[in-house]
Amino acid sequence: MKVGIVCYPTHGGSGVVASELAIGLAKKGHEIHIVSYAPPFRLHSFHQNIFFHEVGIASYPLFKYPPYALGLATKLVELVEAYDLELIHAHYAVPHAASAYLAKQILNSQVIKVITTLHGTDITLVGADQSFYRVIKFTIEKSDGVTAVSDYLKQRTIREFDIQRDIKVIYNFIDPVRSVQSRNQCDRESYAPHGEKILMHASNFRPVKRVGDVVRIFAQVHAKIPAKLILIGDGPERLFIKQLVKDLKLSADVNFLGEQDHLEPLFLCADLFLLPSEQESFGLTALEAMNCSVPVIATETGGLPEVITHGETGYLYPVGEIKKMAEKSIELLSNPQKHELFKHQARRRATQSFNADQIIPQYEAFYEEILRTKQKTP
Ligand code: GMT
Repeated sequence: MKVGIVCYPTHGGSGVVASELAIGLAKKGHEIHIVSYAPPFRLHSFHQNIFFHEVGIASYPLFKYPPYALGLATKLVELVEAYDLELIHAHYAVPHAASAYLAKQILNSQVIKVITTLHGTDITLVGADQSFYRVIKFTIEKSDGVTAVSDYLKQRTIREFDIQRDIKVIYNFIDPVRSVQSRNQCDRESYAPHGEKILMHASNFRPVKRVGDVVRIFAQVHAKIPAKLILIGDGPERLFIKQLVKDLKLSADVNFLGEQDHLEPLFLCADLFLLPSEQESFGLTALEAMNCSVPVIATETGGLPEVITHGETGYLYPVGEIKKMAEKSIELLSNPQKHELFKHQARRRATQSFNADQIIPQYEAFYEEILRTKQKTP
């Protein structure tokens, strides 16, 4: 198949999933054209079947806001014509699904199908914003196929946007081999020179991630057992979090690593991963940690219970239950036998239920199904 994949290039789950899917599909012989405003950071292994196309927007004094959605639609039209693309797969509804719809209309609908994958904040945060609501609802209804990364996200989309059409759940995935290959890249001593336990968190430091809760959980763990906290990522809350770490007198034991392209070598150093988000449609970083045999302590919100099994691969508690999350962290880190069991179970769940070898064929089959169906009326 000849497929155009539209995604964000920045550090964030939707761009990671789109890039890993592109790599997986290219390896299976499909011709993949990635379309974005910069090369996605996770497009780590270039392949002869992957082509990158940059959407450049000219800046004119009249434009207070550069019209990216229109530039993207124009680029998609050009690419469909130049490369005979059969399908556009838009990752993250805003504005990608709308641009794909517009491209399809310009091309007179007949030559191209559009699949939209909903990732989470496009529905839960951005989608809830009235200024985008009608366009998101319209593009979900008009896409030839729609997928969501968890059942939670599917149900929430149907409920909040009053959607009548089918939405297929295709879970996010990991490469079980890559974490094994990175195994001896973990330099544990450089982070925990005296054998301290290592707790880890990775996110875009937005309020929805509640990174403050990560620090407060760590403070309680740190009071009981020698431990270090490694924070990966960057975003609007970073300065607030740095101040909180200082106020709690934890600066010597908290490491801010900033944005990192490759998480496996770091996750392989971790004893526990913390994800106490307010909302999380799936929690790809939690799955990536589990793939590296790291149990996860998280909130029982959104799609996280579909990924993490309470009492088996980690623990889930209501949003803001810092005390419980700290207690369970201490319990797990102080019981080597239980910790070992959870590590094993976390890795097993990641590799058995979210293996790229199982999930990528689901996308392939969905592409084929959509290509076989008759065009929708515009
Ligand atoms: O987590 C973010 O804010 C980034 C966002 C994205 O689109 O990159 O992540 C969402 O998509 C990921 C990939 O499908 C999911 O694993 C995340 O759970 C989801 N984030 C939220 O729902 C908050």
